Amino acid sequence: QHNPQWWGNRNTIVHLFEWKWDDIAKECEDFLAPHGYAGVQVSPVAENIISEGRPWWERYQPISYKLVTRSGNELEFASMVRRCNDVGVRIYVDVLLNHMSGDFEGTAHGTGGSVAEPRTKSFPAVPYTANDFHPSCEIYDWNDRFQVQQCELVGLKDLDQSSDYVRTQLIEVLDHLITLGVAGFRVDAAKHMAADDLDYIFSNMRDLNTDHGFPKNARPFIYQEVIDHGHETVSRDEYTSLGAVTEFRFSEEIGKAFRGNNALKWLQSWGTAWGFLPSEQALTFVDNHDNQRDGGQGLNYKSPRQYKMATAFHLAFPYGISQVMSSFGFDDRDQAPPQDAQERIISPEFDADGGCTNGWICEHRWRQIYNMVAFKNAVRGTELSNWWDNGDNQIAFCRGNKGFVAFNNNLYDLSQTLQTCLPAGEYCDVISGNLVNGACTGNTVNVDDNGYGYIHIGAEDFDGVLALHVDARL
Ligand code: AAO
Repeated sequence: QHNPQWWGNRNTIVHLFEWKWDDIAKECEDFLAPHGYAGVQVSPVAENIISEGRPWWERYQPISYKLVTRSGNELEFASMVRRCNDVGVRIYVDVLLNHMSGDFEGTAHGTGGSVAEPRTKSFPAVPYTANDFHPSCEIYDWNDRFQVQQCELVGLKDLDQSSDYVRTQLIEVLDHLITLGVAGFRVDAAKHMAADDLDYIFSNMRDLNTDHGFPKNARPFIYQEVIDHGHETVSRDEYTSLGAVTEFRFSEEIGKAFRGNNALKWLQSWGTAWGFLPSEQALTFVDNHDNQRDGGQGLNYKSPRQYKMATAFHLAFPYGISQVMSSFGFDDRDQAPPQDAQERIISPEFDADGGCTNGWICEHRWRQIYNMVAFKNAVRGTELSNWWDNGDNQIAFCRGNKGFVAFNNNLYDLSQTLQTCLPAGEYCDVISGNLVNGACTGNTVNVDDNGYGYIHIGAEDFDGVLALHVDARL
């Protein structure tokens, strides 16, 4: 269940965090398919507890498996999946198999009208009773397997996945989503469930729905959220046979490098030599919805220049199953997504350049990012070659004879004649511009008969990266 089931040559997933189903459907048609995105990770789909102030994280506290959230209802979900599949964009659902909601004073109300008594572990809308959960305890020691897998992650009622009844419920939820046409799942808090239990559940899910264009016998793609920095008892390696695993070390190291805390020249050996998982098992990202809120070494949209460079490297270097984050703006960790006075999520609006305006950041609509998604599609299947660096923070490399990319994270200019490995011609730098009707709105590079081109990235330039590929030749 390692195959992401992409369509055509596409190979980048975008996480449309907290988007509504109708808006995603439209985005698949208007933007994602035309720009070559392969799929969308959507926010949790199951009815969740309503929390004061509507923090984004209330969606990680299910109280039933009705498909009713602030993103929309089941009909809207089904229609989104259909419309996205119709234009070759896959849908991956963030699923909560580990737990139900956390403690709550009295009766909790859900986004679909259900009620529950989380304190007594009573979720009649499933139904679950206390017997379906592990006895309550707190995680104090992250190196104690029992605590990590059987106690309550931040107080969330911990389901017992070894029980037949619980397994049946969870498989039913996954099967229902597969029937509606999804291509796979991000498995939240996978580290907090025993790999054997997950194995049982994943092996017993149905095949993907052929009515949605998937081949016969195709298995759902699985990527498991396991945060493993190498110093805890439960390791990512326990989960890799079941599906891909989120590679948090990638996120940390790429942040460090493009923040200037590790010279870019070291990136030549990027990949397993850095302790990362094998490429085809690693779900990679510059930031995700959790660590973009953490501070630390990571990068997010708030450092746009470095963030765009890190993302360009992420998408240019042949490593990992790439996911791009698409955020809403936030000042504090718990902040709700853009919403109106009735607490309904507001749809994103776009300016003349296609950027989002009303509280949505939409990194996936930044030219420097969507053009690198196209770059990754154009160079798919090629190897990295002709690595060049200045011994410090200027680097460049080719992807076969399909693409070339260069980075300057020094405080002085990069001015070099470099081997681009491209056929002779004039190329549009897809970072500084777009190829529109045969003309480039940004800088161009002339590649001579021997593949050489003059590459210039000024220290003061708007972006510290330049990218050329065969689909953007004038
Ligand atoms: C909310 C409130 C809580 C309240 C709870 C229940 O905030 O105060 O107790 O409700 O009422 C999200 C939010 C939570 C929210 C929750 C439920 O983030 O704030 O709680 O929804 O509404 C661990 C898990 C990992 C998990 C992560 C948040 O292993 O699975 O915590 N992520 C997923 C989702 C996340 C979601 C949930 C799970 C729950 O992506 O959005 O929570 O559904 C170490 C450990 C990690 C651990 C982190 C954080 O990592 O290794 O396993 O993640 O700590 O506790 C360095 C270290 C590294 C460390 C990392 C932390 O890199 O090297 O070891 O920093 O970033």
